[in-house]
Amino acid sequence: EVHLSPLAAKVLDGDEEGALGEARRLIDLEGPLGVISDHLVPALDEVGRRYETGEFFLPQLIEAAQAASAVCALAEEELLREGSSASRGTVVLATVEGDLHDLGKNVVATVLKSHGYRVVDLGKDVKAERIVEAALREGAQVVGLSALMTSTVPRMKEVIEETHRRGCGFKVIVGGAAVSPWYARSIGADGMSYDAVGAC
Ligand code: B1M
Repeated sequence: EVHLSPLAAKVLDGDEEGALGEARRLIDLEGPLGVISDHLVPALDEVGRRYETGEFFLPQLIEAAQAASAVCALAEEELLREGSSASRGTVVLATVEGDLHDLGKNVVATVLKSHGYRVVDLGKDVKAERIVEAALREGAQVVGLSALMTSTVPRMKEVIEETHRRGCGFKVIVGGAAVSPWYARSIGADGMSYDAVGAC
């Protein structure tokens, strides 16, 4: 049995109000990024583990994700309050087609904003063509892609192929639990990160 903080335990219980209460207390002590990396991510890892072993079913996965989303939104509010407003460029962000996991992408969006980037977040389940078109329209310097499932990681390659086909000048960075540096290199991505801060 892994050791879980009270906040992580409330996320696992799908107790949104309880999790928010804990998070408010912890944000003052550990900061918004600390709350995400030291409580939220371990809680979601444990959710994933329990789902894999059959201790959790889909409803519990969804409830835990909802509680985590609420805490994430609170941390974002806090982070942006602290953050800078200088513009270091535009990043278009998306979770690739077929993938509905957006918690990690949302964390990346928050951290990029707090580091002074303008972020155009296209959301989840976004087709390659739409991503490339948005990047061109917004004059983005960077496109950031997220994928959490082995079945959706190949969609990243499609986005990169589309940028080459159109001769686009922006860089493409990738991340998410299902992406390895090896894979990122093999599809011609310009960068890869395991976490949100690395994406900056
Ligand atoms: Co699902 N899910 N899920 N899920 N889910 C996983 C990913 C899984 C590993 C769970 C498991 O079985 N152990 C598994 C995938 C297996 C695989 O392919 N290898 C899985 C599955 C199977 C599924 C469904 C198929 C379940 C079903 O329906 N039977 C289904 C698929 C839906 C779909 O996408 N089509 C599904 C659904 C869901 C929910 C909707 C219930 C929910 C998502 C809610 C949401 O996102 N709004 C959910 C959740 C919560 C998870 C787990 C438990 C947690 C993911 C998460 O949010 N992590 C996950 C297990 C796990 O990862 N432990 C699991 C926290 C988040 C902060 O981390 O996203 O990794 P992460 O992002 C990090 C870094 O990766 C990085 O920075 C972030 C912050 O540190 N990063 C980037 C991410 N993107 C980046 C981009 C960058 C740079 C860094 O540059 C641009």
